[in-house]
Amino acid sequence: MVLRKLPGVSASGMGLRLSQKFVFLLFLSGLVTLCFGALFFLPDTVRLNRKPSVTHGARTVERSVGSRAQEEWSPARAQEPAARDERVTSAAHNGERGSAYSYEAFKTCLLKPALGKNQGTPPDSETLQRREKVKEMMKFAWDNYKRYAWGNNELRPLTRNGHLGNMFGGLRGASIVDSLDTLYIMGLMEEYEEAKEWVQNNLDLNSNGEASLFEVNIRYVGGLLSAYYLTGAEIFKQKVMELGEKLLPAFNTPTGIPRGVINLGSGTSWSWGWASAGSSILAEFGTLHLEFLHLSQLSGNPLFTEKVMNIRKLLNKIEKPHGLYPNFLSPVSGNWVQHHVSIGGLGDSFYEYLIKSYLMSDKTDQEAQKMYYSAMEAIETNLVQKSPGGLTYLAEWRGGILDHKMGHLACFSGGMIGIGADDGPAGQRQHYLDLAAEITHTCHESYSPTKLGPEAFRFDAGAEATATRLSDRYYILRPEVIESYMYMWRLTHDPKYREWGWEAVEALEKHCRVDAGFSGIRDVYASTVSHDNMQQSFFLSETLKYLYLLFSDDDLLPLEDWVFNTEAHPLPVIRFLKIASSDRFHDCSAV
Ligand code: DMJ
Repeated sequence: MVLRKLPGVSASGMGLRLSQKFVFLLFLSGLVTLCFGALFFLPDTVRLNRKPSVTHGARTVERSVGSRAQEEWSPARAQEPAARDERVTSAAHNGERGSAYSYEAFKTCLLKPALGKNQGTPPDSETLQRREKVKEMMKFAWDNYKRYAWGNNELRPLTRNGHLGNMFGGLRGASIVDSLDTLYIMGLMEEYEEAKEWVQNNLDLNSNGEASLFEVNIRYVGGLLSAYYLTGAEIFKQKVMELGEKLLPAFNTPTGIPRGVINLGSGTSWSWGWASAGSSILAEFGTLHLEFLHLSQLSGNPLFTEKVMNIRKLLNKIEKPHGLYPNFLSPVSGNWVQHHVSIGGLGDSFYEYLIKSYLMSDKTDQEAQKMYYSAMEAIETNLVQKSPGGLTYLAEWRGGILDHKMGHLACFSGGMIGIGADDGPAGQRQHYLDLAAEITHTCHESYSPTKLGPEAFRFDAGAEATATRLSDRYYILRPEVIESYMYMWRLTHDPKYREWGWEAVEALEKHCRVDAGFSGIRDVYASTVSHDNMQQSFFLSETLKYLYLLFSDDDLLPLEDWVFNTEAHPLPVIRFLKIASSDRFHDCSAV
């Protein structure tokens, strides 16, 4: 017997009488029954708090690189003062254990109603009419998508069929997921319900194709997150958590910097064939932060935050040429691969997510703040240029040599610099507002003569914000210029931004509206328009949403509470989050 072998206990020492043995056995069996029975009385939240195997696998790999990030970014909920509102406190603690997120508690942390006092209805009739026109455009775009391309990713409005493409790894319905919040804020409730029903019954996440991590994140993860936060419908949370887990294996690289492409079924990931030397793209791996913080927030699982904080940590530490961030980085060595810097394509939304991370953290993420303003300083020193005609623009930088070209994509930066004006170095507010206004003005200048702008425009050989190459003259319904009008309107209330927005509405109607939807055009300078037969999903998600907001009151999705991801999906400011070293804490119960 085992007892005989225990040191210091002899068999004789255990010599009990038969009746004593019986009582002892009875007591023991009672104890076992009690323990076993107790398992059935545990609350569901404890029993179900298991993480899927993918998460566990990824966590094991990540520990070595991500653990410090977790220390610094543990959700502040753990340190809440006892006196806080009970509902919020208990929700916070639940969240931290990974069980039910309290949507009701979240709403107490909003400073204002999400849809404003009156759905953002503007008081003057002209603005109201303009807003109604934008709503009609959304309905037209949606109805045609529904009629000819339902369940596909995008509508082909000339051939009246659907387009699946190869960006989303077999996921379908990109236009539906991208439209959920736009339909909701415009009050197109029947259409919103159709979209929600499709997500519930048809959004199949068990696809097995090759997806762009970036595109799936900004459109699907962003779209589902904002739909959840705006409506509280659980289905969006369920879907987004399921999808978020599927993206995690992309981070299993030697540095934790994800590669650009992931197979959503197997989790295998690789770099884009066109990206030099197997590198990852700054604007792709740098545009995950907002969504991943919210995935942690909703699930209580810090892993998502650890993944993006690890990216942040590497970028913060690495040496930067002239303080600039090149567009290509090796996910294996963690070194820059090429010295090409751009605030347009390949770089753009990385900078956007720095300032928005700071704003979304309720201005507590000082690391993001510091990185953003240092990057801005380097951009101003090296990239900001003035044309002979007096236009301010952002050139691209190739190993120290300037390319005097600005992409349409870079035109988002007017808005970005505007929303960052308040929190930079002392005395810089007006400077940043002026810079934001100048860049927005330049982008508006590029919108001529059709009042739609080319994909890229130049400032050399006599060119002043014009496309000099035929291949740069297309317009694919992109939002960036209108996005900057919207932010500049909110920041300055200068009526010219609404006028410029209206010019764009008229141009879209004239050149891009066809019988069965909206289409991009091949040459913004041609007198006879040639359509590209594609209604991009970001037209519904961004272009029309920003136009609608431009003609709405500021209390529709107030900027104090909401930060737009790079696909224009509004995500709420996280008021529970704080950096461990800071004492600051937002008391939602005081709202
Ligand atoms: C959108 O998908 C996003 O705005 C992204 O950041 C850049 N490109 C398109 C729109 O032009």
